Amino acid sequence: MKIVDAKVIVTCPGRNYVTLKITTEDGLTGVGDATLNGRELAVASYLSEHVCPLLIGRDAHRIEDTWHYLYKGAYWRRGPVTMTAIAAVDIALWDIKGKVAGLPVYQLLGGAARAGVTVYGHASGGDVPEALDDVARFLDAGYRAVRVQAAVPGLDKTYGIRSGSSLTYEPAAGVRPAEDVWDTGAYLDFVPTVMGAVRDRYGFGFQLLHDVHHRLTPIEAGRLGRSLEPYRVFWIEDPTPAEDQAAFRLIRQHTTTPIAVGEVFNSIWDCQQLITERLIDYIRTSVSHTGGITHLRRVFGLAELYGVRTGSHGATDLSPVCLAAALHVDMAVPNFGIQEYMSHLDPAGDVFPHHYSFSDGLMHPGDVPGLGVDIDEDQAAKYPYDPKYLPVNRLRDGTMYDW
Ligand code: KDG
Ligand code: MG
Repeated sequence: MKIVDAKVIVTCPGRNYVTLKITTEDGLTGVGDATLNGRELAVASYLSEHVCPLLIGRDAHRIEDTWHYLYKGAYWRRGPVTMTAIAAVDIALWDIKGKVAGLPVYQLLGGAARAGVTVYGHASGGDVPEALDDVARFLDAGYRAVRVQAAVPGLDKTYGIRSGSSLTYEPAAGVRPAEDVWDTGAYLDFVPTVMGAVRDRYGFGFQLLHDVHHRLTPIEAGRLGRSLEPYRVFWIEDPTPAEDQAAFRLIRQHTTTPIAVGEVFNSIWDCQQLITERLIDYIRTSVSHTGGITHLRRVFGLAELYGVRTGSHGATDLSPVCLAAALHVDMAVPNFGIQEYMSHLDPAGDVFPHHYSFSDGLMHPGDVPGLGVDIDEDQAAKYPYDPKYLPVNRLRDGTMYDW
C-alpha cells in the first residue's frame, strides 16, 4: 500500500499546530501531530523539505522500518525537531494501519488494559482563594486528579496561571519572548501553603499534582518534596532541569514525594538513567515529541521493567491528534499512571474533529478505526500561522534562568 502524498498543514485555531497528512494509493489518509511549541516552522520545514519526499512510494504498512529509515537515515540523531518530525510520520502510519484493519489503534497495541484513561486537569489562581475555587471546577466535573498552581506573592507572573476568563493557561505570546522574573525562596515558602489549603478545603479523596517546571536545584527539590509529604501529592513534576539525570539521586535521598519528568525529552536515551536507577516514579514523555507511538512504547516498556509508570504530557500545545494517539497508548500499556488533559478550546475542536471523550474522570479514545481524529483542511485554512514565543525567565538580579 504505497504512500502517494504527504503534506504539512500549519494552522492557528487559538494556538499554532503543525499536522502531517499522509495519503495512500487507495485513498486512505492518516494524520500525525508535528507541533513543537515556539519552533513550529522548524519541524514543518524538516518534514516538507527532507521527509515528505522520502515517503512517496514507500509502503505505508512498514511502520517500524520507516521509523528506523528516518532515524538512522538522517545520520544526525535525536533532538526535538528530528524526533517530532519522525513522530508525525509514525502517528499517521498507525492511523492508516488502524483504518486498514478496521480497528482503533489501541486494539492494535494489545487491546484495552483498563476501562478508561485517568486524566488530570489544570486548576490555577492569581492567589490561593482563586486557585481553591478553580479546583472545584474540576472536582464538580468529575475529575479524579487535579494539578494546582497559584501565583507566587511578589512575582509579576508565575508559570501555569490562566489569565482573566480564559479557561486554560497559554504561555506562548508575542513576536519576542516575554521576560518573567523568578524567586526560588518565595516559591519554596509558598507552595506548601497552597497544597495545605487545597487539602484543608477538599480533603484527600482525589489526586493532587504540582508542576515545578524545572525551577529548582536538587537540594531545593528535596526540600520541596519533603515539605509536601503531609499533603500526599501524586507527584511533583520536573523539579530540576533533567539533563542532569544523576542529580535525581540527591532528590531521592531527601523525600518520598513521587517525581515525574520527561516533557522536554525526545528519546529513550534521555530518560535511561532516571528509569533504570528508579530515580523517578512517572515518565512524562509525549507521543509527538518522542518519536511517535513506536518509540514511546519502547520508553514505556523500559519503564515497566523498573516499576516506573507513565504520565504523558498533554498540554494544549500538543494537538488533538497527539492527545488521541496518547489515549490509545494509555489504554493499552500495562504501566499506565495518568494522562494530562488541558482540553483544547474551540476553534481547535472545529479544525480537529475527534472521537475521544471524557466522562467521570476518565477519557476514552473512541472505537472508530485508526486514531479517531482528523483535520478539516477548510477550517484549518481559516486560521493562518501566528508566530509566538514561549517566555524566558530571569532571577531578580537579571540572570537568565530556567523557564
Ligand atoms: O510548550 C510548553 C508547555 O507544553 C509546557 O509549559 C506545559 O509544563 C507543561 C505541562 O506540564 O503541561
Ligand atoms: Mg510540565
